[in-house]
Amino acid sequence: MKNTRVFTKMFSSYIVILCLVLPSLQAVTQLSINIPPSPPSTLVIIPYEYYTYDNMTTLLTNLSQIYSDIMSLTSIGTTYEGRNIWMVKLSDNVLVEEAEEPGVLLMGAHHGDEKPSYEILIYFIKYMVETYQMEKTDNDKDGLFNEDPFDGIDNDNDGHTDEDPNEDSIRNALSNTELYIIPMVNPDGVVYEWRKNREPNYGDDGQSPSITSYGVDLNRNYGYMWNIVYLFPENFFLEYLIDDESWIYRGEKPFSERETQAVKSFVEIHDISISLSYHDYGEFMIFPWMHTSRHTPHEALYRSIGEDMAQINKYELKIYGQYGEREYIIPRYQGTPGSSENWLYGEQGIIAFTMELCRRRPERSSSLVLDTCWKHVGVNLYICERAQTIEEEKLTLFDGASN
Ligand SMILES: [Ca+2]
Ligand SMILES: [Ca+2]
Ligand SMILES: [Ca+2]
Ligand SMILES: [Ca+2]
Ligand SMILES: [Zn+2]
Repeated sequence: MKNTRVFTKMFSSYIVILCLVLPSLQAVTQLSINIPPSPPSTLVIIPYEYYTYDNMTTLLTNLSQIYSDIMSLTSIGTTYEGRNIWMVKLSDNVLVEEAEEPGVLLMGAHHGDEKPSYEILIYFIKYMVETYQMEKTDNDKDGLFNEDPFDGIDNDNDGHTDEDPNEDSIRNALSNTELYIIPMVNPDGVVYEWRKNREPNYGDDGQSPSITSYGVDLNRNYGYMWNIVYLFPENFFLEYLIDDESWIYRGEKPFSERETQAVKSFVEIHDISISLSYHDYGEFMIFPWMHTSRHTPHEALYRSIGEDMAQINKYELKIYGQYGEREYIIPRYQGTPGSSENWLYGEQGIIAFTMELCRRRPERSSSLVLDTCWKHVGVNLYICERAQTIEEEKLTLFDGASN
């Protein structure tokens, strides 16, 4: 029994959701939900208990057996310490690659100490499979059905936002997209509770006879514009990127790590249209380029999707070229060459965002973690909906002149 959940009046909508999913979970998985004997009468901050790698593995294994018609679980690779990097696929006809359905890729825990980044994806997977068969449901029991869908607006003015979403939106996502979810890209880092993976380093150049340190920052290890950092060493913190003891050590060469190789190999043989990579923290979103403040040819498309997501989660959409009309070669904000998004977009043409969850790390408040999970069910469903038109939009919302 891992997740202790506290319910207060503020979060009464979660009670309804919980009740709806409880029977199947209790019967079969016995894992994830622990209901306190009676709800506390005052707001008590009880620390949220995040999934462990092992508990996640058990949960996903069980869910993929129960819901085998819409969920599959495969390992896309193993880590230095021998853990599987799990990939969940959610879709109707889940064992078939349906070419006409756009691929959506959601990833968490490139950084092992960013717990909400995988938690929201585990929550999302559970919510999707458990809601898929559900009829039109009055989730908040106010006599109205689906009166407050996921849009970031309190449509019925009852003080709660998005508490009674439309069950059809789940079926729509599963019927019309191929949804690929890698909740923990870096399971060794999650288990060790730190940022990098656990591969031993033998000096900056790999030539040292003995181990000098452990781990690579996986979100600096993707091979796109790898060498630009040498042009502007100070702006990119080159000194730290190439120091094997640093938290942002990018590795000896592009895709030197098992985890980034696994993602790369997976992406190269699947048809992905759009991707979100979850991190924490800061409550903001960023998008390519990440090695320069120049806009991509898809700036308008990125902004349009980003603004829609911001409407749902109320996060800030950060725009690199936000200083008037000018675009700078050097990134003005958090330049991260080697990030997954830069490679996904630059090399694979996938519209890719980073989502920074929560206001602090670690976020411990149960109510805030659950609120974050819930809002990003809405964000993920929105991405599934948008994916259905995105290949067309990539062609029409394309500004060839800006690049
Ligand atoms: Ca209702
Ligand atoms: Ca509903
Ligand atoms: Ca409402
Ligand atoms: Ca709403
Ligand atoms: Zn991160």
